Amino acid sequence: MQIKHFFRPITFIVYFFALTLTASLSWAQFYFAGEDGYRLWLKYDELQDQTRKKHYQKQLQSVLVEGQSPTSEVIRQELSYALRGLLGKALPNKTSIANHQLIVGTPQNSSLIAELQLAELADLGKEGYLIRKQKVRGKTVTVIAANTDIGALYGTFHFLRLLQTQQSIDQVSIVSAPKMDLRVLNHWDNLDRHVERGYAGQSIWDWHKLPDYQEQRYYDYARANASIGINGTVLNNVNADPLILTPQYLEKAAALADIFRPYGIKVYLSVKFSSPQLIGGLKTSDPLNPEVQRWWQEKAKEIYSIIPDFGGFLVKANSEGQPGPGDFGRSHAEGANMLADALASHGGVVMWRAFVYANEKNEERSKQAYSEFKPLDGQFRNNVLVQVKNGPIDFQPREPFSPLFGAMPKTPLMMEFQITLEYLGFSTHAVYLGTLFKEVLDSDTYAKGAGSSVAKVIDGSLFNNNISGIAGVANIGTDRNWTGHIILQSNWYVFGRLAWDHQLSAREIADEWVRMTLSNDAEVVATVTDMMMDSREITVNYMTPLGLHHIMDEGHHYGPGPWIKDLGRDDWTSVYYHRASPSGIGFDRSPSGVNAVEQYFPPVRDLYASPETIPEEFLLWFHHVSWDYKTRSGRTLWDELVHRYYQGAADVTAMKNTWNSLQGKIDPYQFRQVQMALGIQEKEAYWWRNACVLYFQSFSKKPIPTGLEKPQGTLEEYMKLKFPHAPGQGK
Ligand code: GCW
Repeated sequence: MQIKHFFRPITFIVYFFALTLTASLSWAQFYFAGEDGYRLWLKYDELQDQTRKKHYQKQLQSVLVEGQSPTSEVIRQELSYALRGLLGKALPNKTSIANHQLIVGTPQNSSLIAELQLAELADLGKEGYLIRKQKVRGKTVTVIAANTDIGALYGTFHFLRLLQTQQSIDQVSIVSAPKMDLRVLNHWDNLDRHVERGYAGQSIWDWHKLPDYQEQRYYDYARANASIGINGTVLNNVNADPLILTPQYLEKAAALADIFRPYGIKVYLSVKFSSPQLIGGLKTSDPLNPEVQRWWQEKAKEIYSIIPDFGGFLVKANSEGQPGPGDFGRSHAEGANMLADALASHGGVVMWRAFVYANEKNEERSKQAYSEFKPLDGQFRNNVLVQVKNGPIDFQPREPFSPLFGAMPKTPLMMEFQITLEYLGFSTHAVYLGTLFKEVLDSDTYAKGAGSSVAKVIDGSLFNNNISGIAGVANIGTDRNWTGHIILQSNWYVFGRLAWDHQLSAREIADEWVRMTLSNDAEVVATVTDMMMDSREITVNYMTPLGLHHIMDEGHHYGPGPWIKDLGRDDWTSVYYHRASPSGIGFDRSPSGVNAVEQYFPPVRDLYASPETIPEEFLLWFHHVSWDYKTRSGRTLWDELVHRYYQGAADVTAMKNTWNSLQGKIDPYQFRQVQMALGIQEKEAYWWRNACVLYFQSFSKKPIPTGLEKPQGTLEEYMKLKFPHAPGQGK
């Protein structure tokens, strides 16, 4: 549509004049036509490979979607929309049963599927599905079968993915069921539409116009989530506004829940622990007070009366100024259990965050969540999940896994990943998080000996928990492309795919995403996938190599700020974390220091305890070493650090050039979006490099290793930069 617009005479004349007037600018700068990213990975453009297309067409001449439920209707619509797009052909409306080539349904809604007596369904639960070539009344057809309509919807999206990625469907035989129960997005969205740590526009929830005005975007959000198996959404920020629990807002949340229901997505809300006082007129919010308990029970009843499948509450308590049970001398378990009791009879859960650190505790920040929560293991109700950030500090470009994973066998621990790039360059860096997520999920906790991966802790299989879950802090906003630029859509995508199956590799998910979003062309797929796979390590190198962490600018967290000191609390500053001095750099969390390693199981504990045995990427996280310390490359620590900063920045330039080589091979608008982002990323990578190297040099007093250029700019210049209006700040 936009291409047509470009050729309208008036548009053309305007472009022509603009072009002659600014002859020095390249043509590309006026070429805005193309794919704007709104359709995400559900593009369904007509397949270019004619042989494949014909092959699919022959096998999909008629499709039968069984069932009358809203979900069956969604399946019907999605299939007909997708097949019309991919195959360039509308499906016939009606054909006789005998002629169907694809049948979608459940044993309950389809006598054809019931007749097949598919034994595998017994193991597929409420959300799993099978896709198989199968004889149905003597004819070979493709069957997508599940125990529920939602399972059939997931199966349908999987089937469409096969077509979108141009795989053979001749011998298709797939059974799939999610490894985790709750696969949830956390929106840090405020009711005024500001998104905390959001870099892609405003909140997509237009609270003011809800419940009556229902944006098309809500439906497309639901489709996108269902296509990757996400089955829950927490609508509002964990720094919660108590108004969310007032009737006015509950009605709005209910409207969204109604839209999402057919897509298998439950709505959850973040709640403020002091709500009984703030909106309930009570004098206390003490969880052991019967009036407070009654208030929450009534509130739960009220919610379920308008959202019958409401998922439950997410709570940030006694953390960064939020109220909590600690205000009344009660434990996190007592607080969580009170809410859990209110929700239990309705089938709701409490997701209680373990992101806590308090000044008064006088304990090193990385150790506090463990110290506070581990003793509570076994005290939580069985509808409570404790939600733990992937690392012990806060979503840094690289962190070791949180030692809580494996340490609370009697409590289901939910993973909290951050999909939005708060600490990895906001929305203009191209960082694929698949590799970060996998690194954490595959880490071995050794909680029950070798093979006790973080993934097995959170999917409940290691300790046989009754419920399991994973949450991702969303990177979604009102930007036309949802996430700031196209590549960052892949982070939403990979979160969902790994939540469904953490055994998939980051590379295969990237490959799949590229095919669905950018192109099936082999060169594009290989080039972009490689780029994505390297992107996170590159970012670690130019931001926080060798285990450095939390050295960004304060408040907004945009750009480098290793010099940040003297804030309200030490553990909000950078100098607290890097501890650079004339003698060396790094945080001694080994037994000779604050002994954070003691929170890990052996052999991790022992491996991390010594600079000689620790994986080098965590060196400065756990150790303070001298500038002359010999790293594994043979270089001194100083030289290695500088080399990594330089390598990281140079790799962004290389990444930009690689992307540029794809011009003409992918959609021009997609191309341009990422090209612009990479331009910004390149500038910022050099900014990080120069600022950090100059700053650390003021301690090491050592020269830039030979062969490397001098950093541009001066430390003073970098330190003066201020960004009062950087987006996404907490307020
Ligand atoms: O990462 C920090 C963020 C805060 C956030 C907090 C949390 C929602 O800077 O903006 O607050 O973590 O996870 O609670």
